[in-house]
Amino acid sequence: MLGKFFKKPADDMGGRVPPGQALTTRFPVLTYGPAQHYAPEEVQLRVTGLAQPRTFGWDELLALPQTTLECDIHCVTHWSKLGTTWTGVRVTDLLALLDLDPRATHVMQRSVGGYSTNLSLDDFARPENLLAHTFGGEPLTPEHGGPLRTVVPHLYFWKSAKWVTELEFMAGDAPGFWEKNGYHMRGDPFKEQRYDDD
Ligand SMILES: Nc1nc2c(c(=O)[nH]1)N[C@H]1C(S)=C(S)[C@@H](COP(=O)(O)O)O[C@H]1N2
Ligand SMILES: [Mo]
Repeated sequence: MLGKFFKKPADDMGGRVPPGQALTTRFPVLTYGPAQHYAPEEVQLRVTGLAQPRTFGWDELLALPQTTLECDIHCVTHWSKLGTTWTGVRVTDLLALLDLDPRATHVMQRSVGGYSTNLSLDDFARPENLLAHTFGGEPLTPEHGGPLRTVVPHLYFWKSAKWVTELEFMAGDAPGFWEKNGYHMRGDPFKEQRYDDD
């Protein structure tokens, strides 16, 4: 059944396919629990923890520089999708507007519906990371995390929070939803960091 949609790459596409991954041309939906449905105008991105508190609404986010980037994405459930195109605000452009406490080393991304996932600031503050509202030129659908999600393509895709609503800056690391349930704290697909003992 799955063989119809997933094919093992003949090669690793010039190093783009991490070990243990198979390519798909579909865009599978991977959500724990139901998708969240709300209007773009209701988007609130709150900055909390070790930073000057701030809230960005939809209009403020759209008034920031908008960037379109192409990237490959890798889900820990063994599918990879090459050449996806996203538009949104670069994480680095947002971070430039924030007043972070120098003690902050990590960030917890929190989503509407209760999902969360942690990142080090090194992994968060990368030029290819987006707060994305558009996929392939179309508004991001609710199933895929619209109106707003993060896209952190160098790590397994569970590190990219759909329906993101809060960035909590922290002194030290802490596990998010899947990390509490045994997933790796970092999740580098090229090192196959799937579970916390990998
Ligand atoms: N809020 C939220 N974000 C989430 C998830 C989730 O369950 N809830 N699943 C994660 C996982 S495991 C993956 S692989 C990707 C899937 O994104 P997609 O459904 O757009 O393919 O979203 C990630 N972000
Ligand atoms: Mo995933």
